Amino acid sequence: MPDAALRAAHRVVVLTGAGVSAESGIATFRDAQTGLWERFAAEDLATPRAFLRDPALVWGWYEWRRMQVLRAQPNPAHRAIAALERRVPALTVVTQNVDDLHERAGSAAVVHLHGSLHAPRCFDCASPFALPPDPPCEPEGGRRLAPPRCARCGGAVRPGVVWFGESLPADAWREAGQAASDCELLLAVGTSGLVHPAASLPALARRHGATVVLINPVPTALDAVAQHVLRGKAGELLPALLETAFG
Ligand code: BV8
Ligand code: ZN
Repeated sequence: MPDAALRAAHRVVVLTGAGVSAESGIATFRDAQTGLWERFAAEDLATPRAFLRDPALVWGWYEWRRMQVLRAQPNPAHRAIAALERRVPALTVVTQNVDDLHERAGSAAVVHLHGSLHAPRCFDCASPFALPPDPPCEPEGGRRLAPPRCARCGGAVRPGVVWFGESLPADAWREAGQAASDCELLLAVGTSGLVHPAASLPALARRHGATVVLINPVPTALDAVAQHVLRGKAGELLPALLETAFG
């Protein structure tokens, strides 16, 4: 059972996707877009080509998402994962998310496979760009917003995320692959398992003998890889799992 496997594990990996932030009010990646971006699929905006074609549309989308994150709070799922880090000998959070809710909930070891909304950089020379504290977008569907310019070379500033067609940060991917290969338990929470190479981590862990546990309200491509599937919301099932496992 998942609680017994959690108690017995020395090294645990928690792989999270957009679903872990859903109960903080942050739309998952596949939820229908709203407002200005209603007619776009997220995959069509999260690419270098989309940014080059219409920088203000893409920068406005990311600033609106960053504003959502600034106004959001970690939910019981983030807090349970941070609490779990204090109950097992070694725990690594490997997240596909670009928000900082794991860190704000107290998780110390967080690997960001797809970058962060909080680390924009120059599209041309990659110089980091310091963001103003409060983005100027309205709370609802946001609006176009011309990206700021790099002080060093005048290039357009882009979000610090990994777009489709871009490679994952080499060190993050190496650390995630090592953690998944070494762990006794991999818990995949709130991910559709559609985006690669992140989606290959549960199978990698399983091949190395780990127990794989999923938490998701609906079936996903990862169900076939897991020994245990907990059907439901992360904000409810993670606290319950910790309670059953550790009292
Ligand atoms: C790369 C940052 C190569 C940006 C993101 C065909 C086959 C295999 C791969 C490919 C292929 N065609 C193209 C590819 C490669 C492509 C890819 O995987 N495409 C997919 C669409 C098929 N991958 C890439 O391009 C990657 N790079 O492969 O590089 C390369 C190699 C060498 C040289 C050059 C290039 C880069 C991928 C990274 C893309 N960037 N994010 C941004 O955020 O804007 S990915 C983005 O989508 C999110 O970050 C997130 O990771 C992902 C969405 O996935 P989820 O997190 O799972 O979110 P989703 O909404 O899908 O699902 C939410 C889940 O939560 C659902 O299951 C839902 O049921 C559940 N849920 C809801 N509520 C709750 C809940 N669960 C629990 N509790 C709840 N309350
Ligand atoms: Zn520059």
